[in-house]
Amino acid sequence: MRIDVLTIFPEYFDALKISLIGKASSSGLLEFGIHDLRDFTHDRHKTVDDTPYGGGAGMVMRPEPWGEALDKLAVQDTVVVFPSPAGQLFTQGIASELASSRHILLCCGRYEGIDERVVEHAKSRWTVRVLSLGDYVLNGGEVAALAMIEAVSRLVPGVIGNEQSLIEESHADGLLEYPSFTKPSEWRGLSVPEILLSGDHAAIAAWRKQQQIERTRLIRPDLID
Ligand code: 6GU
Repeated sequence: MRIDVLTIFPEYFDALKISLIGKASSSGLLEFGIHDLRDFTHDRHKTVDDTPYGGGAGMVMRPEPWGEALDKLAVQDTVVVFPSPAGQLFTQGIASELASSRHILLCCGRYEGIDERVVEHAKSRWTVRVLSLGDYVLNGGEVAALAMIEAVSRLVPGVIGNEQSLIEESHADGLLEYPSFTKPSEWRGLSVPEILLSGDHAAIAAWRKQQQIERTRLIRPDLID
């Protein structure tokens, strides 16, 4: 899979050199291209923003650099992603869908956002998704894009060593994960649940499922039908 990013802060994406995603990138399983939007401007000051039509606070990203960048970076089967607090909620299901794409292009807006015509134009030429991490506001799309890249990359076969961990973790089955414990069996007066020491695999599986259901009902009732 290839993932390109358009941003005015390319340094944010240095984090992609670390850990499992860094290794998958070195081995060629994932290919990243991080591009500075200012390279698609033509004025001396590399201007990417301007005042909003209709007035109001803040600045809006001008459409021209985005248009030129998309023309250069997007191809026939690109999925163009705009991280935005006004987008559809980014879920594990959407991460799975994106993980089967050949090419994703993440467009990171700053300021009050990108001129809306950029999204409209992109929709006329490519598959577009406007995606939000949740109901809070970040300063720009970069941190959201990093979260989306990590959630999608780790679903690409071979990126995570242990494929079983993909099946067992939170959200894979629509429930929160069960609690985990390791040695020592007693720590600061707290003991590991007895059942986990029993060696009874069927009983352990049933206990874990029960824990998942209880936790989800308590912490995230919205996830239960
Ligand atoms: Cl995708 N972008 C920004 N700027 N803020 C957010 C977000 C995205 N998701 C939640 N808050």
